Amino acid sequence: MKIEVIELRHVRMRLREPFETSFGVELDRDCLILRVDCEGMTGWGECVAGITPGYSYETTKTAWHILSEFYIPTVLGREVADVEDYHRGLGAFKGHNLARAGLEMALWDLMGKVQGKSLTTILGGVVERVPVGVSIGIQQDPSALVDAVGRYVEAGYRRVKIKIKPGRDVFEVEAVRKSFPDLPLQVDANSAYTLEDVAVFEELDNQQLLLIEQPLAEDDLIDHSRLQARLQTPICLDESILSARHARQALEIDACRVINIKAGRVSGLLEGLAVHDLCYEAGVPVWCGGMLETGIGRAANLALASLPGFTLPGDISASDRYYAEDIAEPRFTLNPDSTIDVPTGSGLGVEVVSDALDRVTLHREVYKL
Ligand code: NPG
Repeated sequence: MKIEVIELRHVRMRLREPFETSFGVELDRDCLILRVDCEGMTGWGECVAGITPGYSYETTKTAWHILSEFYIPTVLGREVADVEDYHRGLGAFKGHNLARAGLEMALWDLMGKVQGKSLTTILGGVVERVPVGVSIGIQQDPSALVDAVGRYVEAGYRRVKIKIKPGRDVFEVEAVRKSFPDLPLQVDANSAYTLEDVAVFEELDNQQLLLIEQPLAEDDLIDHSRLQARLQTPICLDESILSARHARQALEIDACRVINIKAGRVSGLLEGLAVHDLCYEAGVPVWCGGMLETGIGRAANLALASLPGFTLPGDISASDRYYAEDIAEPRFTLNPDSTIDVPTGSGLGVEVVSDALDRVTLHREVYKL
């Protein structure tokens, strides 16, 4: 594939409701959208870096810098044989996985369109619809949280994840558990605790949670292993796992028993596949994380989640949970069995709506030879 043109956009989409995590509140979701043109075909990608370095050190601005100064020049005007070739071309650069994955996604979309195959087919997906859940941000108080959970359960979600942070944990989980005794429930701390908070996790351990996600610092596998030894509930790592190597090492020391795979965090779908394969062989369950993606990134998540090792429901909700207006069609809807259909069209299997994309674009740059 000879890459002729790359367009980069910074977009800002208003969320239907504010999303609060242990690292802050988001009213809008910012991300970068990439368009890659090659021989009359177009591939789309989404870089999930956000406006602040709250989830990761990367932001929309650092990703823009890294893409425009380093990654785009390595592919523009070049013959890129495949996705492996793309990553080899970036071999001299370190880190910035979210930026790397955004451009990779556009190349997968392009490749699928050139081959006339869907991303799920190329990746080796085995199902037509995937089980999904909803991730609910921190609410005003436990009773508001119970109401929010009730609304999503009513809407058909059969697995709920709630965000926790120090001081907003045990009461909230107990309140939800009391109202929904049998609901598959999990919590996500986004690295907000230390091993000194072990008492909090010992209390949560009695709440029949599916898993406790990323309780401790992202660079601290050792303490996760110490915490896991004190708990029955599986620890699931998210921010700590940036590669298949990290996944192998975390499993080796029992720092977690479940892994959340986000293609962005691990530098793209190729490495996401490697994490999946490793866990699948080891019998470790994985599930697909979400980054409040637009319809572009959500299509890629659905394809990834169609692989056989994704045995737990993903953070992939219907389009209307996130945005009043999306930038890609068709919109994703929830089936009555709490699943979403995996797109089957070639590449990502979605069409970008250019008017809608223009409306949310803050800044745009076109790179060509
Ligand atoms: O449904 O896409 C979704 C949201 C899932 O909770 C979710 N994502 O920490 O995993 C996370 C969190 C997140 C969202 C992190 C946006 C960073 C940005």
